[in-house]
Amino acid sequence: MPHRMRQNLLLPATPTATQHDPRTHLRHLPPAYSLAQTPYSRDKDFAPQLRYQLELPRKPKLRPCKVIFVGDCAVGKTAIVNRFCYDKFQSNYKATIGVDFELENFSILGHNFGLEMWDTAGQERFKCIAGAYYRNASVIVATYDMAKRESLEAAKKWLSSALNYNTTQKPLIFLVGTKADLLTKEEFVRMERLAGVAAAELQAEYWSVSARSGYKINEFFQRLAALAFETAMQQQLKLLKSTAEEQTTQTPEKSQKFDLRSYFTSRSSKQKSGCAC
Ligand SMILES: Nc1nc2c(ncn2[C@@H]2O[C@H](COP(=O)(O)OP(=O)(O)O)[C@@H](O)[C@H]2O)c(=O)[nH]1
Ligand SMILES: [Mg+2]
Repeated sequence: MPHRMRQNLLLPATPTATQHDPRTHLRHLPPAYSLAQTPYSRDKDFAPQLRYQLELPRKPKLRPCKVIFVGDCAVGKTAIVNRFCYDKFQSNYKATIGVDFELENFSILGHNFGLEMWDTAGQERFKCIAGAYYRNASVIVATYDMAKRESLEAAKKWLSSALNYNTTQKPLIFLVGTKADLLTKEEFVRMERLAGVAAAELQAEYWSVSARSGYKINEFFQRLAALAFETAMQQQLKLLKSTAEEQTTQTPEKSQKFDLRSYFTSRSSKQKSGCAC
């Protein structure tokens, strides 16, 4: 995998070469972590209607999709982004300074699709930054540390404040438990049960991951990208359809107004009939 520098918000994004990378090259809709813990598609693939529309010559272009990570400090937000984007893990804690973001380019059903992943040190607590951080997020990832039960409660609060600021109508919501490697099997099962209840309350899709071992990291980001792509593409296609419908309903009116031939024929026939009005 090519080495890339972590990107600061103020620097221009450098797109990554993703065409043949199996991590970011998707032809099917990846499954949810658990079919019981998702409010989103449980289908094994993208909707046939979407596939059909994408075969048509008029293909909509999508803007990069904004994904924000929220949750207590040190729950592992930066670690999961770094594991996916660079396949690396640092065990010594370095707080994120300012707002970092990564741009990861996917190829989904032959379309380029960018994910902008926004990650902060928690400055989004302050109102001035919160607005910019949360605004227009299409995906919110509420993150908690599976080894710290109280961070699950905190994740719910983080999510609710993100939703208060968010201006996107209905963002996709994920609840992600990190550091799965730190738990025994029994603790893991117990924590997943608790988190499953929370996910249902939040209407979020649930995932347990580990940045240290890499457990379910690729699967999570692939699922996230695919659902975000499907949602954005469906919105764009709806928009294209309604614009096309508007144009067809307007066309007869316009042609009546500007059709000079019909204008002159109607005038001359009126003159022939001797009507002066
Ligand atoms: N054992 C383990 N430690 C992790 C994992 N993810 C993160 N950490 C550690 O938790 C600390 C905080 O992680 P970081 O990603 O910086 O947290 P953030 O403040 O939420 O961005 C660091 O010391 C990481 O090494 C994980 O999956 N397993
Ligand atoms: Mg961080």
